[in-house]
Amino acid sequence: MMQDDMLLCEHGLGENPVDTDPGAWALHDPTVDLDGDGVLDTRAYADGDAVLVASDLDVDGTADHLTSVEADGEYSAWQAHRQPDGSLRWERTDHGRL
Ligand SMILES: [Ca+2]
Repeated sequence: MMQDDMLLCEHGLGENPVDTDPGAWALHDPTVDLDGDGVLDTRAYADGDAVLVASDLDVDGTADHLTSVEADGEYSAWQAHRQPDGSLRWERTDHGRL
């Protein structure tokens, strides 16, 4: 099991990352260039009946966008905000059912 996958198991794919407090979510070995700037910034993780897409759009090594999609179509999107003390606060920016 890779480190990322362990992180994922540790934090779960819960519909509410804030509840599980992911803090700074290190994003290793991204595989997708989401914004088309030539830099790989996004990686998808699968865990049974759910998929989590993590993006590090400012390429600082930690995810700043998370989107989870459950098998039943429930989805939620989250954005990280850096706090003055250096910690991350996750804000849910969208949710619903596909
Ligand atoms: Ca980032």
